[in-house]
Amino acid sequence: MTISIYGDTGSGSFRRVLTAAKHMGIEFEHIPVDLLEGESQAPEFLTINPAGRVPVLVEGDTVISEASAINLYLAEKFDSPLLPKGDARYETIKWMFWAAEHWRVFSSYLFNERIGKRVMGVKEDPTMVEFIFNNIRANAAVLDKHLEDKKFIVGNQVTLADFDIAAPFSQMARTKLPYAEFPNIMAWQQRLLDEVPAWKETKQLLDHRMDSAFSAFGITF
Ligand SMILES: N[C@@H](CCC(=O)N[C@@H](CS)C(=O)NCC(=O)O)C(=O)O
Repeated sequence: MTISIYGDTGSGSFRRVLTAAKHMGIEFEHIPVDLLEGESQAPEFLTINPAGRVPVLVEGDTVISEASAINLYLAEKFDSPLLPKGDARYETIKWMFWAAEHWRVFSSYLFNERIGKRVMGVKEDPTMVEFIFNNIRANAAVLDKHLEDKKFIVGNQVTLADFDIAAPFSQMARTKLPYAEFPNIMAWQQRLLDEVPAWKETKQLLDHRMDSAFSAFGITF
């Protein structure tokens, strides 16, 4: 049965799934959803995901939204080491939850403040930006310490947790996230780009999509 994955290559959440699928060598069909054209809120798309967000996977009667859930589904189905066995499996899942609750949320807020508002011609709110930066720095300190003696998030092998935690880097050039203050995080991110071809490939797709879409609004970064 065909695996269809809905998404916009400019989306960091879609990138997590696209990277995992490419890394696993899975055959799938990409169904583009143009977020800048509002296609995620179109009635046809809302029947697939009432939350109006990408990515979504459809395989026959199976419909899964949320990038982490999709990646867990794919990694289990294809028995990929991206979801290791034994204790490392739960360490991977732990960091995926951490990424959702303590990490990506603040970079999403920053994207709304710095990019979303700019597109709408609204100024960013400095109090909100300060709150976001305080949270990002506090959580980055935890992650930086964790990465002090590790190649990837869960030891020496790349897992789904790496893609979940690395996702905010997708917009760093545009939102000016303060990760450069954290040397172990920066080294890990570079390692992912150097050692995981799919991570590098999806970065190029994302940058191209973002930069060409925003230049149409007269916005450069
Ligand atoms: N928690 C979701 C987040 C998905 C999400 O926020 N997707 C954004 C793009 S990165 C989206 O589809 N936005 C469209 C909209 O809000 O209409 C996941 O991990 O998949």
